[in-house]
Amino acid sequence: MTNTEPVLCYVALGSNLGDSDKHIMDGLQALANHSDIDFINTSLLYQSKPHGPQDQPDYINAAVEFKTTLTPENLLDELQKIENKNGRVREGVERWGARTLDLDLLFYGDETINTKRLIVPHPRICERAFVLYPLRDLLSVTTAEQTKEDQEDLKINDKSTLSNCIAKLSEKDKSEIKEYSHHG
Ligand code: A4P
Ligand code: MG
Repeated sequence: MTNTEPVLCYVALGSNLGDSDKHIMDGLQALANHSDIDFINTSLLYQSKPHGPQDQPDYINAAVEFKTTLTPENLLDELQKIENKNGRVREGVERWGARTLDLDLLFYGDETINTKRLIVPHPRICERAFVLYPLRDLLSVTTAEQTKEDQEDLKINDKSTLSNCIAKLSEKDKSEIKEYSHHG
């Protein structure tokens, strides 16, 4: 099922199992090639320490911006298909454990969604440098004509904007994330 008007969406990608670099690139390509997705832009790639259980490899993360006529539920189906194609295993895996490819829907236009399958905006954006930094990349490009204050003033939730979430990150969080250069 589709909407008639395309909706501006943001999706976060993460991987820390197998060839993470390749899983992220495959995920980006699958989104860019999707017939119901009008790809706008992709962030830089970032490498960071895991949030949650520490006995797992570092993550590579990125985010993308696109427009789609898919409904939120159908978009989630498509994201999960892409995860599955990249060897994602869900059963019997600990929460926040290692994964080949994770695609999280961060924003679906300005809609608030709270169903069994979907919570949007994604509830853990504000405390995660590995989501905030890629989002900042995307916003600095698309809002280039706005002032610096406007640029970072993306509403993350009822209480916070992108800039104040970034300002609240700990020194540890900020020191544990680095740009990652894709080789290959
Ligand atoms: N679901 C609800 N809302 C959403 C949404 N907005 N986007 C439901 C996507 N899915 C959503 O997801 C479980 C269920 O969440 C789905 O079936 C869907 O109906 P999942 O991908 O199977 O499980 P998950 O990703 O393990 O769970 P969760 O709680 O979403 O984990 P997170 O929050 O994604 O955290 N550290 C670093 N450095 N980088 C990372 O990328 N990622 C995680 C995973 C932990 N630590 C990390 C990173
Ligand atoms: Mg997830």
